[in-house]
Amino acid sequence: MQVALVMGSISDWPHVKATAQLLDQLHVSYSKRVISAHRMPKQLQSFGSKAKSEHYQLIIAAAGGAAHLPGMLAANTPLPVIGVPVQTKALGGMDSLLSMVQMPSGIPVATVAIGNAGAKNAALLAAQIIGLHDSDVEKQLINYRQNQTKEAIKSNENLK
Ligand code: RP5
Repeated sequence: MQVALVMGSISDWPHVKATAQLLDQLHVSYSKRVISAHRMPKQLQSFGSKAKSEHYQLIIAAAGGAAHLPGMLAANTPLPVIGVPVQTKALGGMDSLLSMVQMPSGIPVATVAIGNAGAKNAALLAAQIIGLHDSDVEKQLINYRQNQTKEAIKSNENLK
């Protein structure tokens, strides 16, 4: 598997599905799992410290609220970690975003936007990294961009 897709709770899955679907579309292989930073700290450390030797190339980690999952995975692996801030009911996901984006110097988390745009951009960013040395994934990305441009141009027809 090229990517480990990790979420803090099963309640994040409806949000993370958009990431999984786009990884499928872009031919990026992944495994998916729930690891709660707070409820499963030992499992988090074990997964993070073995991820590279298990041949993952990067980790996508989605969490909401006190969203320590991506930061703590990043602390336990040399692999790049993309953080997806889940939109929360209480604070709209601003809590998730700030928990991820304000990492201390030395342990980066590449944080995408709150909501559906972020969930999709995490998959695209992962594919861009994998596509540097995987020509099939690179080809899928080129197609994706071309279709997106066509759709945007075509949307002019709806301006009535
Ligand atoms: C975080 O707490 C999870 O990522 C989730 O977004 C949030 C709430 O989790 P549940 O109480 O719904 O399991 O760790």
